[in-house]
Amino acid sequence: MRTQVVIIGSGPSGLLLGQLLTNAGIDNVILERSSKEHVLSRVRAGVLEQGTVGLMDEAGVGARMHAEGLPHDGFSLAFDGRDHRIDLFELTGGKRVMVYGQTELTHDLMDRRTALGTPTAYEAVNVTPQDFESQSPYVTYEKDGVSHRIDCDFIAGCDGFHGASRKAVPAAAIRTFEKVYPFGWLGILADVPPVNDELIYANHPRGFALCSMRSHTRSRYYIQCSLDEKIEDWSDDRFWDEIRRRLPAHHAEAMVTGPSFEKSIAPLRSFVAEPMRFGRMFLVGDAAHIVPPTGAKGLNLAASDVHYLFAGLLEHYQDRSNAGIDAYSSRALARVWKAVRFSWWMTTMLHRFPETSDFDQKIQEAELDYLTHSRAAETVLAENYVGLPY
Ligand code: FAS
Ligand code: PHB
Repeated sequence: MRTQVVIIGSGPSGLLLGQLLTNAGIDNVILERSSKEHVLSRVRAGVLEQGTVGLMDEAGVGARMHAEGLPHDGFSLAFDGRDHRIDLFELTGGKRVMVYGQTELTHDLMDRRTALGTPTAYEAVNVTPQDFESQSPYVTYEKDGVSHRIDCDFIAGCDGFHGASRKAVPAAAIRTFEKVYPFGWLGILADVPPVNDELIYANHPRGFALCSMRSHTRSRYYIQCSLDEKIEDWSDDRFWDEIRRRLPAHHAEAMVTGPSFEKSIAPLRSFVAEPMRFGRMFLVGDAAHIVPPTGAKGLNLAASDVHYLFAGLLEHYQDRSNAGIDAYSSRALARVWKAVRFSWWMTTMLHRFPETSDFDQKIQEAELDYLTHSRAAETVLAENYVGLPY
């Protein structure tokens, strides 16, 4: 079989790139190791930057996002028993974010791909990018016990942090940068109304907490937890008690609790692989970088990578120019590192570090105090949160 672009991974970056390529008449195949159901069962991001919203519109799959998503003009920081609202809309001259779950975004993209019948192999095993440093790359995989080979012009490694594409790069050709945080996030989903109409990021001596949502009737909550916590030790009651202890009293008292239907613990790390291009293979999204979810950047960085790569591939096929694909890695990494910095800064400012010194704790308190008394500091936070320009 032959196609123009093989995409490895059917997460948000693979599906979004695939849809943009299909709309532009560029043939592509997605190879995904999990089942559709498993991909759709994942609960991850909840906040879309305007750039991501624009890409969903450009892909022609934004209708349900606009109908069901929640545009948000701000969020609150909570500490010392009080709230401080960050007015994103006012501070950024009219920008906002969209609250719309990654699961829904993935669903919308998957439904469109299925409707168009664009080739996708789910439960493809041993997907392996081959000869990507040559002019004739190809990908091999097995499905239902049958071996397959797809010859192509380019390979997009959209297969996440644990995928095959980055691992296929020789160690001497890639540099990685990593910071692992000494805590994780315990998250739940529950069909109860959110405690607030906007997100609340809380810094408390017992640890960080985040009050988010998926709709007016479905809440998404997180608390910072130690890495040796076990999910089975966290009953719903224990979770509700803990998150309410980390919020200002007026929110704790107003919180509607109920049975969770999803509960998981995610580790936090910052990770970047450089470069993001190896001959005719490109790393996209979590395959190339990971950020702690504090700044709501993971999914949105995957989207900006897709924007840069799609523009480069379009230029290659339509204008016979390789300028865009040659610039992909440096353009993507310039935005990635600024989002990595912001996510690290938000995480450092809002979490309680187990080994922190008295000095570091005072610096954290000064950071929050400065942020809530300086328009300039608020503006820096706001312009990064809504998303820096592509
Ligand atoms: P993904 O990991 O989403 O998709 C990769 C796809 O490739 C998967 O479907 C996988 O099955 C497939 N794959 C892997 N190896 C393969 C192989 N060898 N062959 C074929 N297919 C393969 N971001 C936020 O902004 N906010 C959050 O709150 C947030 N929470 C998160 C919680 C968790 C537990 C995790 C892991 C991530 C979270 N993220 C969050 C980040 C997340 O949203 C990612 O940024 C986003 O999923 C990136 O999308 P992709 O790059 O498509 O990678
Ligand atoms: C979410 O709703 O899952 C969410 C929102 C904002 C974040 C992280 C996660 O920073």
